Amino acid sequence: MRELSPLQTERLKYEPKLPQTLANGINMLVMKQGNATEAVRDKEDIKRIFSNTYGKPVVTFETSDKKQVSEIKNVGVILSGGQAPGGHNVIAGLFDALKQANAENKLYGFLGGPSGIIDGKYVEITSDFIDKYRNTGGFDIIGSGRTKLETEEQFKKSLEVCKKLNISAVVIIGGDDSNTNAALLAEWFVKNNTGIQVIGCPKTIDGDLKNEQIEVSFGFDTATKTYAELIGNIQRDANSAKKYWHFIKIMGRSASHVALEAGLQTQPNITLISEEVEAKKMSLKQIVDSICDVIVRRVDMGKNFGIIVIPEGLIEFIPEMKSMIASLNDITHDLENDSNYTNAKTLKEKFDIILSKLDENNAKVFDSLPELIKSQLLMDRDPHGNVQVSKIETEKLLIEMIKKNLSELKKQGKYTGKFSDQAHFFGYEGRCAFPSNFDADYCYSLGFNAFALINFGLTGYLSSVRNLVKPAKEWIAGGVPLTMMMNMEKRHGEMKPVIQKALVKLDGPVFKELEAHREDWAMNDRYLFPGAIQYFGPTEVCDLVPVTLQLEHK
Ligand code: FBP
Repeated sequence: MRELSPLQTERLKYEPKLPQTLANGINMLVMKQGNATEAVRDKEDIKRIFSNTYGKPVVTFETSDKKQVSEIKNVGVILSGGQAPGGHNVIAGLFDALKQANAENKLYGFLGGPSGIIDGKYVEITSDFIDKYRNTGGFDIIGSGRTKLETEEQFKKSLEVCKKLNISAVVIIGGDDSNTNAALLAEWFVKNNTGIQVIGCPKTIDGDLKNEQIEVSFGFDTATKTYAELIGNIQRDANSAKKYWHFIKIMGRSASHVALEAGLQTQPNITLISEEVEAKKMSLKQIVDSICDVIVRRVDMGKNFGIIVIPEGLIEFIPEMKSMIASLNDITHDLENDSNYTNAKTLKEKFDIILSKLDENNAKVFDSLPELIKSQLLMDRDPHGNVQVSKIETEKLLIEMIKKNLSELKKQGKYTGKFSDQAHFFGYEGRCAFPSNFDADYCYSLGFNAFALINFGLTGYLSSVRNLVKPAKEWIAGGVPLTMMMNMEKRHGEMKPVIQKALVKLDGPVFKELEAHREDWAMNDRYLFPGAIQYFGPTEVCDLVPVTLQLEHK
């Protein structure tokens, strides 16, 4: 029996690249500060809630001509939310920086996500321990979770655990919701004069945690390359067999960055973009009609096959659905303690209770959906109040409606083809892949840089590494205050401070690229076959950055 696959063995030897400033040494840095910052929206509310950590400047690191002495600092690290390739390298970078700063420093990993710091479940990360995880995918080193850190009691328990381990800083590796936790914890630690710092690291395959300072969240590159490989393979299959329409739903939660990136890497016949659907106020019927139009026109060209890429969150962006889902979120929250609802024996009973609470329009929309989709819409929200869109089979909803529509068109003599479908959902396949060279380098740099922020005494900051389309040596390391990215949004029926999600910009170069080629790709098969991620070989194939990044930072 072998303990490691050949690729595992080779990847352990890979040495991630760092920005030159950080490579010069963790004790050779000087910090430059910008101007005071403001929240993206709802400034007064955010300022009131984060009165101790609001408005700090963006910072960047440069090389110093003097070596600094670093005090002993123990650090705790948490992996939070969905898996994203490269998480292990963030911890490896943090570990290496912390030990380089002072060999006495210790790193503790909290187990199972944010609940680990509350319950005092941890492991000390040593060099032997971390070495087994370098450049590997997954979050299995310490596990992850989606516990929301927000109550006084949770904060007090976290403080006790940190005191016990003599921890002076906590690093939270997570997406928008997890870094909202980081901001709240940082604020509480300052307000209570604990002296404990909190630093976030931008993780999520969804790519929706980005702004002027954060060019991309880690994991997006590897996940989209993995989905693009799979889409490419399916395109070849479709083009060989010429008998199926493949409906491929792609993970990415609300924003369509992942579908858009995978679409640009593979050029399928149709790539739906949720943000466009919302902006054009397209109804479900209009979406179905537009897909049927392509199916019918392709039949006229003798093509009874094709590929459609669907963003995971599409359903939430269709205006009639959006309004219905928003009401459902409030209603299901209120019904959590209603025994008539929680004890309902059949789905029909549950649907009837829901229908009696929805207004007329929303009730009509809910009632028009197939039973499967209705029940999926009623599933538990995640701890942050989000609908679990990965569990809603939008691809199947579209297929059902398209079948009905095509049979109508057939009756009217407007469609002569034979429609055969295949439904796919790609999500979990990409979240734990071996990080691409880009993600391996970027994550290691983010972790290393997180310790630099700690060393300079900062709190409530997100680790930021920019200039990513350039070689790693030229990357710019620094930090962005978390309050700068926040606004107020409704969660579980209440207005809460959260990091604003970045959606696809319809006037941006990435969407424009898709728009420019859409008609051509729909009719003439311009499929690209990206193949598997390459870890060894020429830089042209091994060190590619996402198309999104290339277009946004030309
Ligand atoms: P994060 O926002 O925590 O990074 O999670 C991303 C994600 O993969 C989404 O794309 C997806 O909708 C969701 O997690 C699935 O959650 P779960 O892993 O709990 O099924």
